Amino acid sequence: MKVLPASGLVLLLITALKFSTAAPSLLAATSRTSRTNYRLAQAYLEKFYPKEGEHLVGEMVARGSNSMIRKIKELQAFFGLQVTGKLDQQTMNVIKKPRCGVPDVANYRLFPGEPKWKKNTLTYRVSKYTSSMSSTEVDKAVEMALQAWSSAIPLNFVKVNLGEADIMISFETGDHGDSYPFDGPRGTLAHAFAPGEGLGGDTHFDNAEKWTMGMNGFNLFTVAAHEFGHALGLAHSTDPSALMYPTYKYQHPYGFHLPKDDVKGIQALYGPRKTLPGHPTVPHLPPKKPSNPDLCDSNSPFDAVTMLGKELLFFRDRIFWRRQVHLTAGVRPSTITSSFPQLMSNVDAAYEVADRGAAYFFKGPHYWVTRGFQMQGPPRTIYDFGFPRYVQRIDAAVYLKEAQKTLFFVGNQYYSYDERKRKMDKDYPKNIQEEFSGVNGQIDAAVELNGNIYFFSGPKAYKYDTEKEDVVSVVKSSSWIGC
Ligand code: TQI
Ligand code: CA
Ligand code: ZN
Ligand code: ZN
Repeated sequence: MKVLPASGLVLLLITALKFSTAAPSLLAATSRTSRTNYRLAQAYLEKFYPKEGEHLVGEMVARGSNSMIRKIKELQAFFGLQVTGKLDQQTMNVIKKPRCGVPDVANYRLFPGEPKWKKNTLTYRVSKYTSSMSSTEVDKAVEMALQAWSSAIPLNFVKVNLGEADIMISFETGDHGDSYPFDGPRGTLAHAFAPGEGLGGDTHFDNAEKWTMGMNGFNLFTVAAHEFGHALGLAHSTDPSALMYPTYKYQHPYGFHLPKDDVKGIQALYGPRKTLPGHPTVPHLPPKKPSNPDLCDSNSPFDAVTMLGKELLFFRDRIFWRRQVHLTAGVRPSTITSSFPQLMSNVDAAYEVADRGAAYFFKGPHYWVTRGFQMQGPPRTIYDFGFPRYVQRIDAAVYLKEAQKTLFFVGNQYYSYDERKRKMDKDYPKNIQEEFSGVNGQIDAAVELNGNIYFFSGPKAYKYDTEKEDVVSVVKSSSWIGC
């Protein structure tokens, strides 16, 4: 674990450690630690559970230490802990974690009255930047944080640089005119207003914090993603794995997927997104019967496309098609299991290095090597290639014969792997859109033929001319298998 000197988090960590190594009889003992714990808890509960018995309907409101027990129980219930009414270790861990400055409300997912945006396109604007990050970095963190939400719901965000946007974003110091002054380093990091006119949706960050792109200080993407949850209408969650859970936990911006609970919450307000931007595909429902799949459904994307020897292979769900490069007729579908039993279904990506006589198939964090249709040994981990740990699957891979490089596509980024050195090139990942302009949306599959890269994205196949550095034609993906 990496620890920052002189940070409040370290202090908290140390107290937590001290606490956890103490004897289990701690609670019974009238030691100084337990008195300190009691006071800590009392202050905490007074702050976050101000009204007695509010959440425990049908029970009499108690007083004194009895109400303390009640509040402890309430807190334990909120955080999904065992309800003992005692300051046990788990409870103290929660109390000692840094968290938000607002009470946990009964309706923890949505705000009272369930305010939400009534339009599908929201504008946002960063009107004041911070000195701790470049404005490009701030824009990037903000864009990715909004993207995390918009990928789950039918809301689009448009950046504007002038005037009044729906979501006004700014870095502010101390008093800044909304009667929620900031408090200097740590404490409150940021706040956001629930959906609505005027201040509604506006998101302020405490300029006194050390904002970063990385793991030191406070990660702007992490906090922004949490705040935008509020700005879209979510209150806090009791699910510790949720983004809307009220404790700070660094989230890696690349390859970030909105946790399940947050998806549920935000979709309860806005419903699910049916079409990803530039990726108008039906998400894998309903499960198709392998006996009678609509093999020519032009909406179904390919999972992977690769050359294998003299044939082109197209993978989708449990099926793959084989075709001679120059013939669209006589394309034969078969089940993946029949040829690659280990792969079963849903291959993420595939590529061939013909000169080496090897092909590579990717599924989740694993890959398999084949010679033709012959599997070469057990699966290996994709981290062999030098992917960072947060990459857990690959969308697409393409081997560029001339350059002897393999490009791996992950979300909106791609990596370049040097097949000669068998090493990942540095300065990657890069943005797909910046390098391959004209290719929109997430890439499902890619293959190189005669110096052109064919990108498959949902129902579309883009022909990308590497010389011209541009898309030269777009066709229906399914036309590749003779549909
Ligand atoms: N700010 C609080 C928060 O955003 C302010 C707040 C509490 C709030 N309840 C709210 C804002 C309801 C709007 C609606 O939660 S904070 C975290 C944490 C904070 C805390 O500065 O304490 C994050 C900001 F606790 F989750 F880490 C961001 Cl991620
Ligand atoms: Ca602060
Ligand atoms: Zn504010
Ligand atoms: Zn919050």
